Amino acid sequence: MSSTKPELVSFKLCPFVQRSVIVLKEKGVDYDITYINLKEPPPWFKEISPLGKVPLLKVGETVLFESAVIMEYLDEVNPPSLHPTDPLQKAQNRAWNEFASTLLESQFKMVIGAKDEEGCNAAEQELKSKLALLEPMIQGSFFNGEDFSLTDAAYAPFFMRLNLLEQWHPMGLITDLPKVSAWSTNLLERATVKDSVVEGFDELYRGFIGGMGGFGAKRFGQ
Ligand SMILES: N[C@@H](CCC(=O)N[C@@H](CS)C(=O)NCC(=O)O)C(=O)O
Repeated sequence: MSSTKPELVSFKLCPFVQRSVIVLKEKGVDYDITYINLKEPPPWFKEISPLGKVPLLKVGETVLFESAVIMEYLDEVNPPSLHPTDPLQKAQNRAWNEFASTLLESQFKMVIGAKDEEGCNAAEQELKSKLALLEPMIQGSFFNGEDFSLTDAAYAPFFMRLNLLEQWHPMGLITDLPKVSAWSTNLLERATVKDSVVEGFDELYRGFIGGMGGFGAKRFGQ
């Protein structure tokens, strides 16, 4: 296990940060977390974040950015690995982790970015098409079968948000995808996933959507 206590720089609602939190909790790693307001980031954040984005992981004097890289680092220094051992399967998982990021982008577009109903519906259809591609990939309770992997950590934040959005405005985006539906349920029941967000997350997320002024505010916000 790594000896330096890592510090995660976070925004309370960021799904990309949440991935790192899940991995830290899966590994039982002691860590610090610092929350910033992304609308008014502190000067020290601007100095150390090359892209002005969270997550950052500070390890001693070194600052890591990009959630996929941070997950990989945390996995490597805190064995046993959450990756499958077979190199081809590992590479395939990494590819699907990237795909998870595009799902998050489409979700963001649907909820925050779309300015009108047309844009919101288009993002919803984009999500539906992408989700269908996942159905044949799911191997069991989790992405690779019965063992929780980094890929499960990469997707859990997306499904946590989708579950809430479906409660606020039913779309049935995974209703016809039995494997994806079961996977989502299993992810959301996992303790490390449940514990990976701040208290009051649901209402915080809804209030954030409501305050962002996109069409999603009407559809999903308060
Ligand atoms: N590709 C990045 C995406 C991170 C990202 O988009 N973070 C958002 C918050 S969820 C952010 O910091 N946005 C601030 C901005 O774009 O100005 C990753 O995987 O870490």
